[in-house]
Formats: sequence, C-alpha cells, structure tokens
Amino acid sequence: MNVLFNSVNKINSLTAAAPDRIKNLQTEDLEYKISPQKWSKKEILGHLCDSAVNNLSRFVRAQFEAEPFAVVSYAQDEWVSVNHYNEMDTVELLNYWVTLNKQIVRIISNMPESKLSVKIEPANAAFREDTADKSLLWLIEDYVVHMDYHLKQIID
Ligand code: NI
Repeated sequence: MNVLFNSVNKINSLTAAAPDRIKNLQTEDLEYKISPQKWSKKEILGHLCDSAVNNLSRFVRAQFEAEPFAVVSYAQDEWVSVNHYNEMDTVELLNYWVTLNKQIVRIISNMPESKLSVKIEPANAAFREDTADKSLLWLIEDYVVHMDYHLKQIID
C-alpha cells in the first residue's frame, strides 16, 4: 500500500467536508479580527491557500532539484496581508483552496515512492529546527497536519 494513502485520504476528506461547514458560518464571524495582527477565519483559510501554493512548489521541485532539497520558508503574515483574503468572496476562496489541494493530491499520488526519501534541509536559519534531517515524506505529512490544525481553528 502506498505510504501516502493516509495523507491523500485526509486531504480528500477535509476538502470535501470543510467547504459546506465554512459556508454555513456568518460573514461577520468569518471576517472578524480580534486585533489587526490576528487572522480572521477567512485569513486562516487564506493562510492554508498560501501553505498549499508554497508546498505545491516544494513537492514539485523536490522531485528533480539538488538533494538535499532546500526548503525555503515564506513570510506568512505578509502573504496573508498582500493577498487581501478578508475582502475575497468566501466561495471563491474555498474553491481556490480546494483546487490547489486537488492538484497537490494529483502530484503526490503520482510521485514515485523513491522520491519520498529525498532529504530536505531548511534554507533559512529562522526556519523551524524540526525540519532538519527530514525527508520529503515528512514534509508532505507535515503539510496535512498543518492543514488539519488550522481548519480546527475555523470549524471546531
Ligand atoms: Ni500555519
């Protein structure tokens, strides 16, 4: 059995179930910011889109670039701010998130198993220490853990 079976299943089930639940939330609830620095629920969903965009790029490039693959971090608050997610139509934002994840599922489902052991290393000193001595498989599984964590902040 493919070692990514659980990750693919999790992405598929989360992207299938979450949109209807999020659409049921009031706009005021979705766009409410407890402070200018804190993300609203729509901005958390936007952050998940940014995570998908950045990780999709990693999952593609790690398959043919030099090993160890250098994982470059991204400025999360700046990405959310520059994308203006709180002004985006909720359905459009949800469709964007689902489409990005469908493509991620396509990429990782077709990934040769030999690529999962590609070593990765943090490219920035500020990047999380736990990325050291990890593989592409870990990066993919961590992507799903991160998605699950933030979705629970939106729909608990
Ligand atoms: Ni996050």
